[in-house]
Amino acid sequence: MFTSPYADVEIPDVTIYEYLFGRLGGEDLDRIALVDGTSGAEMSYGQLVGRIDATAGWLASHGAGRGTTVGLFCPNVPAFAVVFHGVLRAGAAVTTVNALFTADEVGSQLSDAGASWLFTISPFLERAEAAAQAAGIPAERLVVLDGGEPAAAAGHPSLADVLEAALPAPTLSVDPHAAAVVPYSSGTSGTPKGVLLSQYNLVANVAQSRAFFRVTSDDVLLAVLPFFHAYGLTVLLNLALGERARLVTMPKFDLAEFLRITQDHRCTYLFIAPPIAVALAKHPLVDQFDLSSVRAVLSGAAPLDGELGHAVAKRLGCTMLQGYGMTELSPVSHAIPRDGAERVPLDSVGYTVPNTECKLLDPATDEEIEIPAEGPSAPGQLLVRGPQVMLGYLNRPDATAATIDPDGFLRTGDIATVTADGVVTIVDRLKELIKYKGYQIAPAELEALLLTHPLIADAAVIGIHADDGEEVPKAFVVRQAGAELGDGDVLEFVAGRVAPFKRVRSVEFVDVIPKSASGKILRRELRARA
Ligand code: 4UV
Repeated sequence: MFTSPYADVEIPDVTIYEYLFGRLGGEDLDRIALVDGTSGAEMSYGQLVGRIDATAGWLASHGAGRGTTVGLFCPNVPAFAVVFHGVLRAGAAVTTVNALFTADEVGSQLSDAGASWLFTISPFLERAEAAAQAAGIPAERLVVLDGGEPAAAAGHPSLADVLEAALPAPTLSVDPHAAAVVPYSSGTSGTPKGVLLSQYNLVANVAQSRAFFRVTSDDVLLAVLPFFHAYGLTVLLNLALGERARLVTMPKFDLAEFLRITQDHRCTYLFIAPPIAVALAKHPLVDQFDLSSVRAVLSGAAPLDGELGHAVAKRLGCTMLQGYGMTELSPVSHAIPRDGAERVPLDSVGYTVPNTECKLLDPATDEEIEIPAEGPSAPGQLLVRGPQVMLGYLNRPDATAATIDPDGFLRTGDIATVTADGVVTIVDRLKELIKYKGYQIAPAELEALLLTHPLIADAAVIGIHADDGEEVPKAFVVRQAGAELGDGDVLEFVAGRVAPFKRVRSVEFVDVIPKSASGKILRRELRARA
């Protein structure tokens, strides 16, 4: 077993609202919390908290509270923070939905999570309405943040309606240990599942990562990584709000716009995933902008190549950091601390965060791996225990039991090494998961979809590395006897039914999918073949 080299931090037993805003006052009320990077519209901390309270009051007056789950299908805009914290303040739970999802994917998540409300923005209205209908959510419970004519005509309230009602937040005691946030993740196997995170999990993870990332009230953070994903939610949104920093939101990535916002808003801290690091290191456009305000860049969600990271640090003249985590860990468990960039290799994920214990298990035997006095340990599956570990998966006791052992250690499905001084390096992935640009793709979900095709007898999906280094899904397909089916048919079939980032990129027809005696797909064999 190994722990954080850092001393434990205090984790107060309070709600996330109390933790982040309980002591807000004085000059901080007028400080800018959020800026819409596209329009430049600003929201102060005082306005943010006022709007959170009003949203909680309005929801409570409409019967939403403990036991209610609210869907939030929204890209990064300042109002995301209002709704997210307003729902939790009302004692309800929120399920954050990927903004790129198709209407069917949104509908499936809402149904699975048992959501009875949905908040969205007008450009998403068509998908949101179809999803709400599939999940049995009536028009008056589909709130369109920016309103607009078609939304009003269809009977959808807007955020302006909610705020104009100016109802006080309900006085109720919310249990910080109850499930409060339900993002979806496929974990170490199978299809996406609702990850039950408590308000305490969120408070803990902000408290644990503060000392590592050292965001201050002078920082301006570029918020392009989605708030609907645990990385954006904890490390960007909640950590920054707790430190009274300024967040500049970007609803979707576009390199020129990313560089313009960084320059114009004098951003000091960028939070990215590896594909953005590639652009920052190599793209000629970068030289056309003044990025001198940037002091630190944190990359996470997929492996960062050390040399690439150094190239970014050199070009921008900033500190480069790497973080590691998992939705099921709220999500941070490891990171290179801001003051450790000199001593910790950039292709490692740094140290374990405080209040956290880890162990490495031999992938073949599940025996615990010894840590040598010198050099890195043998590789093993990383297990993590701490206050950031999820409560479990929604309605999936088997998956929960397979993921969290009886001692409370969560199996990450990642293979890591560790040195005696506690530096962890992720060297491989044991689990099925494919990561494309930091987004999760669950092979089991694509396999289930492929099997619905009438001409497909069997299918398996694995991740392969494309020419640009990104991991992309490749499908192995067994045709039905005598069926005429080409690559293009398969690609098109999938593309028409999933969010763009999940599309299968290549197809190989085979006679049989290799499987174990118990019927599990032998992905290693397929990987060796690809
Ligand atoms: O569940 P998820 O989509 O979660 C994430 C979380 C990313 C974070 C969290 C905290 C940070 O401080 C930060 O910088 C990034 O992505 O996917 C979890 C899986 O993604 C892979 C690994 O397989 C996880 O189990 N992954 C995430 N970060 C890294 C990574 C990394 N730095 N290096 C290698 N793999």
